[in-house]
Amino acid sequence: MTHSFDLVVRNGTAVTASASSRYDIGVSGGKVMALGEGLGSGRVEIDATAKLVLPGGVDSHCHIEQKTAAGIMCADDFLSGTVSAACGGTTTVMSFAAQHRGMSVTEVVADYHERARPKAVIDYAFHLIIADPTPEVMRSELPDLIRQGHRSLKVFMTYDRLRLDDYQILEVLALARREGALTMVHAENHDIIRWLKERLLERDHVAPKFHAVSHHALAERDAISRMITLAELLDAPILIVHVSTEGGVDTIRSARARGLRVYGETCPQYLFLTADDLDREGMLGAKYCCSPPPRAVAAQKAMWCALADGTFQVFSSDHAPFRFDATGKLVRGPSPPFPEIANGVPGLEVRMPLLFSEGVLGGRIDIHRFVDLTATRAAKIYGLFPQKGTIAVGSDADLAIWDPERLVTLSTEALHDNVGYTPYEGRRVKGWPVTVISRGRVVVHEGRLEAEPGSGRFITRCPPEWAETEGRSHDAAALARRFGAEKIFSNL
Ligand code: DUC
Ligand code: ZN
Ligand code: ZN
Repeated sequence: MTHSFDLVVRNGTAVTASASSRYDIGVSGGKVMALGEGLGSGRVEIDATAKLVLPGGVDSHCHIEQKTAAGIMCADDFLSGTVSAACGGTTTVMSFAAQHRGMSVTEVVADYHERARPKAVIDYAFHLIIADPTPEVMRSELPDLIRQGHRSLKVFMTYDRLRLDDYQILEVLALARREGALTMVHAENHDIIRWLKERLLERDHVAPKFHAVSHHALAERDAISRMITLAELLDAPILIVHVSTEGGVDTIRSARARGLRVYGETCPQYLFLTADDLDREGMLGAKYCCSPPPRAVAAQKAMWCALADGTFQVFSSDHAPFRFDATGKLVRGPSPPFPEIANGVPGLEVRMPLLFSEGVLGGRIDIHRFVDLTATRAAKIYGLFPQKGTIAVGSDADLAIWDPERLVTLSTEALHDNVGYTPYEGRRVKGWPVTVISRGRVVVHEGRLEAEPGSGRFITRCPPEWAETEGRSHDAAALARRFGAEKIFSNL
């Protein structure tokens, strides 16, 4: 018998960032070919009655098979990382090809492709961390890499071995604007953190909870403000990652109100954890050490508001997987002082279920904003749309079929990463993606892997949506223009 489609998903309620409706989805060759009621037969048929069919998630900030500047390898490689992501409803991950000082970015990227290719079960793209913007990197490597489809750079304003100074950041912003890449920023004031850290250590305040004291909320507000100033000078778009503070939110909100192309992201740890989690018995607080750290309940509320009112466009995991043992969190010994604890918390698999349960079912955001925050907007901002991030004829058939009634208790045993703990152990969520499809292939069904390692593909990205638009009128250039020096701005 010949079939009209390779796959038909029937009778589900399909939801996008702007609409929801009951229709069948016909898929062939990995693409959505038809949307409508009563579609012809599929070689494979999936009944989605009483289920929601959402675009597969785009997790645009996760660390997979990446080495820290201190040489510690993440606990998840491209197999465990992408399986875990898929089990939580994500079908595209964007992870980091991380340059460390003295390295060629081109070589880092080539090595990272080699790592991902044989293992990934869902599609992936890379951001480029720039820790050493040498003339060679800036003049020759980055323009080529950006044109090859790596259209986002990440810079750090803190960490001894990663941070760039303001001059270097301006150089990166100018290059990114010229070549059509987005600059992502880890924004914390390095010297505020360093000063507080030294004072804490002098007084022998070494426990994990002091990590939260040293990464003060004002360090974030100040760095976000400075970063926006640098971006405004060059009219370059930026995305502030992992925002955690009220001051950070306010600063981004007012920059956006002035028409600047400033995007914001937050992550589960800033909605569901607090600094008190770092004050658990013994070294257990190390499991919750990430930068920036979880804050207070008032900050959680500010994050929810910013997700609901559009100040943030992206909700990502910042999955930074380190085991609670000598390979990860405790690599410097069983009781290291807080600055020696590997930084980061896992969250790839729970990102979407947590936001669905507490955000959508909890009445804080509607289902369309949920789709926008977890898939569509990241796809647009990072140049993956409309291939990724929506359900539309011609788009990749990346679909997550959710049972909105499913009750799940989060536990380490039930998750698929390689971290060995979850900060959300015992938390109950409602709603879970039971079947996840990438380019028309069922990748996971009921937590079981059905795809081959290596079946995920690298996605070459196009110049993103913001490249078509201008920021606000470029006042920063006004005086230079009057004095005939405007080329310093126009020919970045
Ligand atoms: N920054 C990140 O973006 N992720 C993990 C740790 C960090 O500092
Ligand atoms: Zn960061
Ligand atoms: Zn990160």
